[in-house]
Amino acid sequence: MGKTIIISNRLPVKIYKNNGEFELKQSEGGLATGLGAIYRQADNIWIGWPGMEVHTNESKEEIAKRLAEINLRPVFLTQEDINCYYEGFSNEVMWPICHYHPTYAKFDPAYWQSYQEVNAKFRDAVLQIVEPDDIIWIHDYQLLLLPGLIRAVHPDITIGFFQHIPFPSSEIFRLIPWRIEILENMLGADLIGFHTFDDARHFISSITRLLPVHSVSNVITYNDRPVVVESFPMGIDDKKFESMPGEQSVVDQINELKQSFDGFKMVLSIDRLDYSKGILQRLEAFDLLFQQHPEYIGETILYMIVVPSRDTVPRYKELRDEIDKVVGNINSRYRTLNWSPVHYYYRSVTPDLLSALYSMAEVCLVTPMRDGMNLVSKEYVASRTNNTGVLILSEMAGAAKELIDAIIVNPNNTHEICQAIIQALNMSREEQQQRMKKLRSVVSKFNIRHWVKIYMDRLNEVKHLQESMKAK
Ligand code: GDG
Repeated sequence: MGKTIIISNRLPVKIYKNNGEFELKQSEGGLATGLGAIYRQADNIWIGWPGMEVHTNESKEEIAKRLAEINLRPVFLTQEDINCYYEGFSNEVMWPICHYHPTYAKFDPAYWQSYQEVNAKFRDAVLQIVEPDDIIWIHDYQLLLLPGLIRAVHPDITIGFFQHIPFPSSEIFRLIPWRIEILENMLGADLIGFHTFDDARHFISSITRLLPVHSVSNVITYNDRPVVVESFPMGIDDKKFESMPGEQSVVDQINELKQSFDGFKMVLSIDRLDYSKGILQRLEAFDLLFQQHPEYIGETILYMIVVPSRDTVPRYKELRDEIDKVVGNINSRYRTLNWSPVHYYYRSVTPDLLSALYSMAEVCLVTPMRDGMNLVSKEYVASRTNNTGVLILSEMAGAAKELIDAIIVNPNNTHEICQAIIQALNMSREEQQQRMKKLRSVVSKFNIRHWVKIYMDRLNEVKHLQESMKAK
């Protein structure tokens, strides 16, 4: 067996300039942690965009050299690539379509052109280093064409593809003008993974309705090659989130938070700025809570972090302005001299503060309109080492399929969310513990290491299946 090549739009490091020198910072994301054990081994490699525009060849060489020391290989993107492939096709076509917001999609042929060109840039980066017995694992919706582009050059190579965001109903997917090209290229992979069974099912429906192929259960035969489609719900680094609340730096943060919020019940909300995350509906539910149940005024706070994201895309800018308005409105109507209902922060927070907030919050409110998985819900659960706390979770998050002991809500039903907040705030300690223990056992059993292992094992099995079919 050869080396493993992981490919994602972004590399698992952040690169920035400090006093004229390039510096690297390892990403804390779940994917980086989970795949860390793989890409750092031997001659394995991770290919991706280093996250900043680099102009001179000298700088490119310097960055490539630094990255090579930690098994990473850059694909450099121009400003136009970033505008049209990343912000354009990825985030203004695929993202809204996959999150059931087709009216937000902008089917601009220039975006499609750029998406094809950048996927070809990634292919070229792969072709420079790939050998026939390597294993390739491609990640997410920015690189849907890559499996097919690589397959065209290496017909027998092993390719896995995993999509981290939902796959929509075929009636939504078919709206994309370039749907055929996208599906055909995705079928370049041997194993296509999604977080949930429903995503996998929707993908198979799109394939069988739009392409002249047939499927038997979850196996699609394409160009005489069986392609397997399955769900692999992604987990988190449970041990990390479990141990952090015991670290002194986190304890210090908890004590600081306690000074400000002592005596109040904290409901926590944390997401990237995104219309798929249901932030406005969540605020509406809070408004309803204070409107209809004034006994919670002066008692409960919403600690809401919105992490800046894609704020050059117009739709995201509008959303940010709207959140500012709604938060201002709620705070101005209900605040008292020593209490504010919504503590809203538009910024990212350190991992220590995040862990402290997970430990402090009596309730974690996760109500996306659509979410492939949602890792925040799992991180909250893993952080609750004393088994208390209540998770309120949208049925539209992939995580809801596993975390069935949360209070599950429809994110469009603000009345139901409001009732769920009341239920959570009044839940007995005994019931909290019963639910949290079950949630914690799911999160620790199906953690990120388990996810990587079952995906890789399955990819291996699929390859064997293909070989045995060829031999017949
Ligand atoms: C996509 C899919 C799927 C957030 N803010 C801060 C911070 N975070 C970390 C969280 C969590 C991650 O970012 C967010 O993950 P999510 O799963 O909630 O959401 P997406 O970013 O939309 O991810 C999603 C995921 O891919 C994996 O497949 O679950 O459905 O949309 O880990 O902790 N971390 C720190 N500061 C912050 O301010 N340190």
